[in-house]
Amino acid sequence: MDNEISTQPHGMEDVEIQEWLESLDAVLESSGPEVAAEILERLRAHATVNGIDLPFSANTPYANTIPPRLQPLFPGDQELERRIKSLIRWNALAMVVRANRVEHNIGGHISTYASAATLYEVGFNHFFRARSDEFEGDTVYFQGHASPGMYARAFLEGRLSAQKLENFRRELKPGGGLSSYPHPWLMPDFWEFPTVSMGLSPLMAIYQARFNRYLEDRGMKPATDAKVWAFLGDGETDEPESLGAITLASREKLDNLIFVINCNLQRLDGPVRGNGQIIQELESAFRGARWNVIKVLWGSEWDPIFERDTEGLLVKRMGELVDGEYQKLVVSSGAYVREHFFGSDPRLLQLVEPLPDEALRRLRLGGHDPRKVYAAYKAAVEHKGSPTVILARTIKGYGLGEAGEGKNVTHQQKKLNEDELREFRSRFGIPLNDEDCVEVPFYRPAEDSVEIQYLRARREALGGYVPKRSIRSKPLVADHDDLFKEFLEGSDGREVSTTMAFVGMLRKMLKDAEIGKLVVPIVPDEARTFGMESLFRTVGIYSSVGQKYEPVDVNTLLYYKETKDGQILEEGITEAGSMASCIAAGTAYATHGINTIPFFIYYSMFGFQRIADFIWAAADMRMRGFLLGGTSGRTTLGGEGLQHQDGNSHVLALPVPNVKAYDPAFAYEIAVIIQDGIRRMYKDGESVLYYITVMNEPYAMPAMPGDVKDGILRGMYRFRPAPNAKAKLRAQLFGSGAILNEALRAQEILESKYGVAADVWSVTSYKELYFDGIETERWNRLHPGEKPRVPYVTKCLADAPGVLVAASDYLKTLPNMISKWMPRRLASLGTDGFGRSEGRASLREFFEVDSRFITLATLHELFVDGKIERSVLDKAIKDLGIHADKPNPVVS
Ligand SMILES: Cc1ncc(C[n+]2csc(CCOP(=O)(O)OP(=O)(O)O)c2C)c(N)n1
Ligand SMILES: [Mg+2]
Repeated sequence: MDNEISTQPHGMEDVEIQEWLESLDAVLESSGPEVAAEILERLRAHATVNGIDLPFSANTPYANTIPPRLQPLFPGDQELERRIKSLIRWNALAMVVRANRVEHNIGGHISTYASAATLYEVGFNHFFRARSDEFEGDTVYFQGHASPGMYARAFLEGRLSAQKLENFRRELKPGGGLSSYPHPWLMPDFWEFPTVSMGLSPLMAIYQARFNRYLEDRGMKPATDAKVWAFLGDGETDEPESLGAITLASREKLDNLIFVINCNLQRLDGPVRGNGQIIQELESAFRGARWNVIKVLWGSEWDPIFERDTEGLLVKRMGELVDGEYQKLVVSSGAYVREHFFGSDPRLLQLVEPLPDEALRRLRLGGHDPRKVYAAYKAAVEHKGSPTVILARTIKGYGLGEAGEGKNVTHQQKKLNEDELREFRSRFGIPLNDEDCVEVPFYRPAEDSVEIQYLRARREALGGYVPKRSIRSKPLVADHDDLFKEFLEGSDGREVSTTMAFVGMLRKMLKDAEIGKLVVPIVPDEARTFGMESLFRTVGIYSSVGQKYEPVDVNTLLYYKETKDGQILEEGITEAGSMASCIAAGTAYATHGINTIPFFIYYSMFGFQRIADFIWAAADMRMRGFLLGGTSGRTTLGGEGLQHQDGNSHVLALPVPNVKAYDPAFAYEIAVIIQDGIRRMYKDGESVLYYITVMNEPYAMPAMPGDVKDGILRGMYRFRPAPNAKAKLRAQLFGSGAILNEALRAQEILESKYGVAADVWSVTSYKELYFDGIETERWNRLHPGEKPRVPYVTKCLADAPGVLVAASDYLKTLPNMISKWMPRRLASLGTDGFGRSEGRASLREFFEVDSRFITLATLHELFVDGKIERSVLDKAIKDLGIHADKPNPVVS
């Protein structure tokens, strides 16, 4: 690493270096650190001017950032806090061990919390402020694998029963249990943020901190000093999302954000950087991104040794070791440490000469020393102007001894034998005798014990318990009929795309008395693509510093207006970041008690396909709001080709249980869906979110044909019945999105050329139909004695004669999955395969979803049913200009 400090470069005399160091000490003493820093800076500049090539390093030495003389007094009762922490350690371990005794392989983690206990306990006792009606509270992202520790604390706090702990990872047991990791979906009164898919929480925390500022700058909440804390693993930082947005945090000067990275130097399989130093690597990344970096590496026991080391030898030695060596050293005997660490230089050995081996073994790491951790947290909350990251060194599996402390297998350790349990019990002073201890009972001291009293008092002083999730927003009241009415009436023949129609609705919503302020439009650099640039001017783009420049297009009507109270979150090219903003806005009803309504509009191919795990987390978090997949449809987005044309997202939306996915064709359908969505989410408080695809193909928007609202929402309705219902040849055509127009054209061709009378249905949501179908089947299976229920699809088609043909701009699997509830065989057309750079007409021909192929499919079904002659079919293929041997789009 480049943090090494050489003590004897190029034959320089010790005494010379000593003189330099002493004069710096003198400056420090007489004039303070700022003057000392200024001198060093000037020296560096002077050196550069004189041709000295100083290598760049964003690193500081491998030492604590906060020296002992700047360390504040620890304000708590350290001994009592240690006892409380020990009890939490015990109960966290007991929870995992007991669960695995009852149910082999049920899993759980001991070693993550064991290494992070001090990091959390200092937070709980001194920093994390609860949410209340008066104060928004701090927001804490807990490391998912440390959840046993959070449950164990809540048990001591009297918030979780022993029975709940007993049922850790066995949530379906009578009386309920505790979910493995933080899942607001499963524990909606407890957890706020799902963090266990690693890498998501650091990015979400950054955008959360930014969204808090957005709310303040827009005057929607008072400015406070509330903090966003994110606890991460050092291994977790390898996920690209973890560090992917750290420059946003510094650019936005988010001093309301604190990362705590538990640097136990290990991940699941082994060391994070056996051959390097993860702490130094992270330090340079964060310092390079202009974060305030606080390293907490060494515990108080090291302070006097450092003090004796006037030559900087110890820091140099510390910088030399790679993490693999450290991992071994920290769990080795004092004699080993003396020989292998201090033994590299007789002067180092001299430093620790007075210390017995036992004292060397007991030299703690910084992350296990509450005084050091407290100092770092205090510095972090007081720091102004940039976010802070605390890099805290710990031992993975701390306290597990032979059962796994610091070992490569420790992450997976779930069982301890009797000796190991007794050892752990003794090490942490748990008042259980040898016999009882091996039963691993949960242990909670009496309510009036000093431990419980202290713990409660600390939480009371900090406003209540954390984590705790509650909904503090008031439901909306209006029905918004007026808002959406005009969109039910059609476009009077004017050709508009559904995207334009949606933007029209958005514009109107932004002006609405009740929801106008609550709407949060979010775009990842695609506003122009969607024709939203007029909003730049009307509601402004949020910028925490306003607009420091005159925009190049200031003379135009729709100039790029950045403003401090801007409403649009223009995130730049980051779907992940935009989704994180969307999550912050869509969960503000709980986090802040504010019903912000996000409308995140993006290139549909880069949504579910690219950031599905964030959407999954949003669903777990009970996010409310709207995702709008723009430029959607594999054949509707012309030109862009294979990577852009989306025929997948409606399939990828299927697995997320609470996502309502719609593929509307017309403006009135979108209006109905959005109006109903606002009602369900913000009036009725349902934990659902919406995915709506919108297209860029312009066509005349019809008026709503009668009261079809229910059908739109449930997934299908008959849009245009056949004019001649009495015809002998009958068909039912199902179209979605822009492909509905192809079905309508096919209806005309079938009628005029082949005498087939077809009804055309708009299928707005295959997912809704599918969920209804599987739920009906399930209900019938469970209630065989009752009158069977009928799936909605079956009901719709009960008196719909003829052959059945579906066409959409998505995979054929969508219509196929509901075909079992249809009265007859279904022919499905769709866009399986890679897209192409082409125009719409060619694409629809290539994927066989245009009106001609819908016509052919209908005739073919009639032929199979024996309703028409082969010759009619053959002629039709010719007349329609279809090439039978064209390439198969699925595999070409
Ligand atoms: C995205 C993702 N990939 C893999 C995992 C599986 N996993 C769980 S914990 C873990 C190791 C964690 O190491 P680290 O981040 O250093 O945390 P520690 O337990 O050491 O504090 C892994 C690989 C996961 N939870 N999420
Ligand atoms: Mg780790």
